[in-house]
Amino acid sequence: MAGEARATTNRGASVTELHAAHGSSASSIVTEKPAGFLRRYLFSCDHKTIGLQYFFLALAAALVGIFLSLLMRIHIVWPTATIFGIGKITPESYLGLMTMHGTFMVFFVLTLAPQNAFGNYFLPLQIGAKRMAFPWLNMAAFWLALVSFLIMLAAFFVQGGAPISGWTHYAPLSAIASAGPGQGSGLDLWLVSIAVFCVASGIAAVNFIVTTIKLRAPGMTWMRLPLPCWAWFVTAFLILSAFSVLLAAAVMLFMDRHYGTSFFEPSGLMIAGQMIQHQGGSPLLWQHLFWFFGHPEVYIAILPGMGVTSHLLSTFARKPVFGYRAMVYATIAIGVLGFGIWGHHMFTSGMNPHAAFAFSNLTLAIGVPSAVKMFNWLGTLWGGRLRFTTPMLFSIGFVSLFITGGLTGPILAQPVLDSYLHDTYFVVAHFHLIMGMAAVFAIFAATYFWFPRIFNRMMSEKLGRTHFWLSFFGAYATFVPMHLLGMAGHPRRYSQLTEVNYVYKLAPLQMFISIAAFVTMSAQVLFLVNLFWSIFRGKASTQNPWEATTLEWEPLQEGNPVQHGAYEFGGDYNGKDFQPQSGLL
Ligand code: HEM
Ligand SMILES: [Cu+2]
Repeated sequence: MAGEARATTNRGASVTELHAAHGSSASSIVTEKPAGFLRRYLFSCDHKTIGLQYFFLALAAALVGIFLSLLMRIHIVWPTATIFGIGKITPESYLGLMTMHGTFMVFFVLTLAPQNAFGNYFLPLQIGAKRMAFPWLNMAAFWLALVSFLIMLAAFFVQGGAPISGWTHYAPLSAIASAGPGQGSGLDLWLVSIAVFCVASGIAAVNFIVTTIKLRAPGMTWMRLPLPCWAWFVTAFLILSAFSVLLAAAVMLFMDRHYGTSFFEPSGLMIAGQMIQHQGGSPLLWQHLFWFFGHPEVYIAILPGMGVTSHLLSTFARKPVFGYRAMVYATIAIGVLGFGIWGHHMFTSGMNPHAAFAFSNLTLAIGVPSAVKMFNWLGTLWGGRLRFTTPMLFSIGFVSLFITGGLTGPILAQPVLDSYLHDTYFVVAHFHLIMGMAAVFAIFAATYFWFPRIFNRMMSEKLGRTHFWLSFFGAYATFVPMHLLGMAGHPRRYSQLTEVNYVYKLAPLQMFISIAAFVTMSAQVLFLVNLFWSIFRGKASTQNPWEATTLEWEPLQEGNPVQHGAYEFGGDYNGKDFQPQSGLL
């Protein structure tokens, strides 16, 4: 069989240097053939190696993040416990754990894994390019991200420990080193790390944009692009715009802390018994700058997941994506509207009610393209011949979590309701379901799906399914009860639960949540075992084990342009139910 014969050849080998035909200046940079071990696995310019490097960096960050949340959940239910090797958790070290947990998860997991890890590996393969437009910059961006990660880790070990002002670091306290333990060198390192991260992300984003525009294979028109590629492309614009603003904000805060500027500091503030020297600045300016980045950031985390989910639902329902064009336009609309709604994080900041009204309505407006996506995912599943593989289960899990987490969005978007719910566990529940869990499910879906393309082996379906069901029920059991805590007025970012009477009454619910969280975390061990075991021992995979259509499975051959759209499933194509984009069956 031709398929089997091809399976034995080196997969990338038959791809033509198609981009050379485009005559772009980018394609004149030739990637050197990696020589020794160092060039090959460490300082490689190959987009696949770099994609994997990002994947393992994100995995390391996730393990750190999970460990920190484990400590938090232990402290919440056993506040006086002494933890082996760590000691007692004080209120301020709890805040440090919380700040660093949020930081690792948002920046190093949710920004790096969906976009830079899978995007680097599969964007060129899916568009029929041999490499990214700027291979050397691609490598530089990864190494900067790694440096940023190490600087962030170092914040635990300096005097005063990790910063305690939450991943949002609101001024004026964040500008004052004496405001609390961790607000000295710990916060300085946080700011330096994030500044480096912003530069790295910007470089990576430019690479994604140029690659998509310039290096698509002949015949790969915009409306034939696989949906993950559309998502990576739009997300790259979001990264470029949002992280530039965060970079500026971080530099300004650093200057307020060390060089006597007063961007964010008003006059007449007494902190720790001392009058501060600043005057004339605005603490609200920090909130505006931070959330101008922060809101698009949640879309940076979720858009690639949406793209992957759309792709997988179609592949495993054996049906074309329902409303492909609508999906593309919805992706763009979400990207654009995402920049107009940051004020919904600031309803309680004393903003003009007219501004609150505008932000509220714009926030509701973004529900429309999100609903289009929901509708189209369900439309794709409807009447399909569903194959419940592990990646499919995680994609369906994504849709489920996205709906559940999404439902509380319009509630929080009402300024009146948000005045009560702001800074309670209701918000923690909302963002963990929609941004945390949904995005993580998409990362799992992508890992199980593309694993055979990366390692030429299959992951265990049995372990994968067990991992799915435990994570699925675990995520709901952990985060749904947090809505109840929030409605009862339980504040977030609060460590001494035992000391306030009405909060203490909620202790049994907190216990339930902690147990659910421990079970969910344990389930991730199954994933790790499956991942590492399968890399070395997994069943050998065929070339196109999921019978997918896109070019990473069935590369183009010399002189043969892309022939088809990305989702031609369900017809009769030479006795098969799918038509590869390359036209080769
Ligand atoms: C097993 C999974 C997880 C558990 C048990 C967990 C637990 C927690 C806890 C207890 C807090 C502190 C809440 C507070 O006092 O305000 C928190 C905050 C946070 N978590 Fe998670 N988390 C998990 C996964 C994630 C993931 C995947 C993300 C990625 C988005 C994430 C992002 C955040 C953020 C951004 C904060 C806010 C930090 C801050 O307020 O500065 N978490 N989490
Ligand atoms: Cu937002």
